[in-house]
Order: sequence, then structure tokens, then C-alpha cells
Amino acid sequence: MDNPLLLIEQENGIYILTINRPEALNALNKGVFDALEAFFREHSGNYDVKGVIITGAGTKSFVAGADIKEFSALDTAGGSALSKRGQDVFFMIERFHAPVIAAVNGFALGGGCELAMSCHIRVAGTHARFGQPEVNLGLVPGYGGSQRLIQLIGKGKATEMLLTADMILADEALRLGLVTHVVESGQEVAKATEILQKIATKGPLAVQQTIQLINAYFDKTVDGFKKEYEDFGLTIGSEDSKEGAAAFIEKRKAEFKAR
Ligand code: DAK
Repeated sequence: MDNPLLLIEQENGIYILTINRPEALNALNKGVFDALEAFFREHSGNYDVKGVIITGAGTKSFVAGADIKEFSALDTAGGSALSKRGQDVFFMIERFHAPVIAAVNGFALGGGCELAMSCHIRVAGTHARFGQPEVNLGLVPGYGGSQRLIQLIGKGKATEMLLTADMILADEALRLGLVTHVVESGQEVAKATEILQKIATKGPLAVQQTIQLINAYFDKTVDGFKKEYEDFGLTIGSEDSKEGAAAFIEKRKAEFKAR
């Protein structure tokens, strides 16, 4: 069913999800979380989905954080439960079988920066700004920011950003590796689409397993090297890998079937 908080468009298996609360700079309220969860739950493991782009409505903001007006009345137990729920939704994004790209078209603050960091790749417009300003509100990050920011940019700069609440500009985010492309404002979705179209030509099972292997690196309960040789066996035993090799030898484009 259409949800006005999360606009969904699709072309050739590439989905564009637009968080649509421009009057609140696309702050994440419960309705947006519910809609994101519903999308990723419904499409989990569906290989017709070749990739997903998440962006914000308007030109000013990707997502300016969790909705401050919604969480101010929470107590300790309620806050922890909501934080865990938000983390679980962002894990669904991080573990999605197909690539998810954040097209960051403005402010990516607090929960917005955390949402972008749960995506596999980030593309920013020149006017994008990133920050974790929770300490301004007397809070710590609640949706994985204290962990993923360190994973992406290292402990030193992450510590400074988390403790000062300072925003960084797109160019600095590029330099730090928080984003992989900075494009002219308004071109974020186009760049993300170009990247997803390229990945869509690859073996879908290999793409899925590669995402899992990258996640395994950060999962202290998984031996990533062991998982790699197991997944190598899994992919080399697949029909797709036979097709990939045949296409190479026959000098034609591979027709992968996710089998
Ligand atoms: N929540 C609700 N409304 C927001 C918002 C937010 N995060 N950010 C902006 N808005 C609203 C503003 O209230 C304003 O609404 P009206 O007053 O017009 O009704 C409208 O969006 C336009 O914003 P501004 O007038 O402030 O626009 P400016 O261009 O002057 O400033 C700004 C843009 C992005 C610098 C400023 O809006 C700003 O500082 N926004 C707040 C940024 C922020 O601190 N975000 C929250 C980060 S902390 C939790 C789990 C996680 C979290 C919390 C709880 N639990 C599980 C309980 C995470 C928290 C965060 O994300």
C-alpha cells in the first residue's frame, strides 16, 4: 500500500525510496521506521530487486536525525527498546541481499548519518553535511552510530565527531571514506543508479555473499576467512558461476539467474 512517508519508485529492479517529511527535514519518526522495515522485510531475498537507493525529499536534507519531538518523553526502558528496534531495522538494511546506496542530498545528522552508514555505499551531493550531534541533546547515538562511524572513518576522527557534535562537509566525508562519491547537488540519485546498474550485471548470488562477507569482517562471532572459503564453494557450485565462465569463454554477456 502507498505510504506518504516513504515514496517508492522502481525501474528495472532498482528501487528508489524517498523519505518524505521535508517539513521536518525528513526526520525519522515511527511511521518512517515502520515503512522502512516493511519494505526491507517484504523484499528480503527477492532477486528481482537489483538494488535500492535511499534518499530524502526536497533539496535541503537527507535525514536530520531521529524525530526529536517524538523521543523526548521516553524513559530508560522505553528508550533502550526503541534503540534496539531501530538498530534491528538498520541491520536489515546492512544485511539486505542486494546493494543499498544512500543518496545523501543534504543534512545527514544523528539517525540520518546512522541510516546512511547502514547502507552499503554512500554518495553525497556537494551540499551534504554529516554529523552525530546526539551529545547536544544529552544522548549517545541509538542506531549504531557509535560503532559504524568508527568502522568507516577510524577511531580518532570518529571520537572527535561523536564528542564535539561537529558537522563535516561532503568533501571531508569523501576524504575520510565516509562517502565514496561527491557529485553536484541534485545528481546523487543519478550517480547511485549508475553504480547499481553496474552491480546489476554481476552474479546476484555472488553479490549477496560478498555483502555477507563484508559484514562478517565486523561480526566478532564469525570467522570471516572460514566464511569466505565456504562461500567460495557455494558460489562456484552455482549455475551462475558456470554461466559466468561460459560467457567469458564465448565472449558474450552473462545471463545470471540467481541459481
Ligand atoms: N526532529 C524533528 N524535527 C526536526 C528535526 C529533528 N531531528 N530536525 C529539523 N526539524 C524540523 C525543525 O523543528 C523545523 O520545524 P518547524 O520549527 O519549522 O516546525 C524544520 O525541521 C526545519 O528545521 P530548521 O528551521 O531548524 O532548519 P535550519 O535550516 O535552521 O536548521 C538543522 C537545519 C538541520 C541544522 C536543524 O534543523 C537541526 O539542528 N536539526 C536537528 C538536528 C539534530 O540534532 N538531529 C537529531 C540528532 S540526534 C533514540 C534513538 C536514536 C536517537 C534518539 C533517540 N531512541 C531509541 C529513543 C537519535 C537521535 C538523533 O538523531
